Amino acid sequence: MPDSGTHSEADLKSELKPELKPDIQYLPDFLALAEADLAFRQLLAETPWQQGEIKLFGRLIAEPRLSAWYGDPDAHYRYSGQSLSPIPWTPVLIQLKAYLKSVTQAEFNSVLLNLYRDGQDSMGLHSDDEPELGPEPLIASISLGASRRFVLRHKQSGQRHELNLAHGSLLLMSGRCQHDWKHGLPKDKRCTEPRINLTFRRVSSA
Ligand SMILES: [Mn+2]
Repeated sequence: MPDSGTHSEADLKSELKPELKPDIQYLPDFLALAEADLAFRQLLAETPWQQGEIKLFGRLIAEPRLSAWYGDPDAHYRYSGQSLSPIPWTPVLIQLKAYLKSVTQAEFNSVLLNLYRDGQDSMGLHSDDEPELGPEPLIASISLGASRRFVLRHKQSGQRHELNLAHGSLLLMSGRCQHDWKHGLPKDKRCTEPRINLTFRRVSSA
């Protein structure tokens, strides 16, 4: 235990307001460029994109992005009072899932695909804390297409952490990330190109 009388001003500052780091890992070059390009084109064309609805101040409004839920037959996803049945795995998604397993050793049973058509599409700050994800879920997020700014905000302190999610990258959220932080994808006026985000998850089949 150091004598507090010897602390410098900087030590004291960092003790009063420690810099908080979310439990995340970012791998910018997860996919080779050719693989990322191919997966982006295939998923953009073949996915049955749907516009979901979210409840905001008691009203149902169209979500500012398109989505599709894929997975094992029993991997149901509860979301805003709806229970979505998964679409069966496709070859490109099976390949990405297998590659993810080789890198993370983790087994996923479902993936939420989101299409942000351009910079006007977005996702507000939230946590992926649905009970079927378990207490400390590992969520593996692959980005394809336009790069977008991803924001995390610490729930207690309000501290922010930002990163750019690039084409072909992987972001892993784990541990206390969903407990302690919210995350979101703000609008970006300068972005005119689409982005696809794949978030692989393990949901319990209760
Ligand atoms: Mn999320």
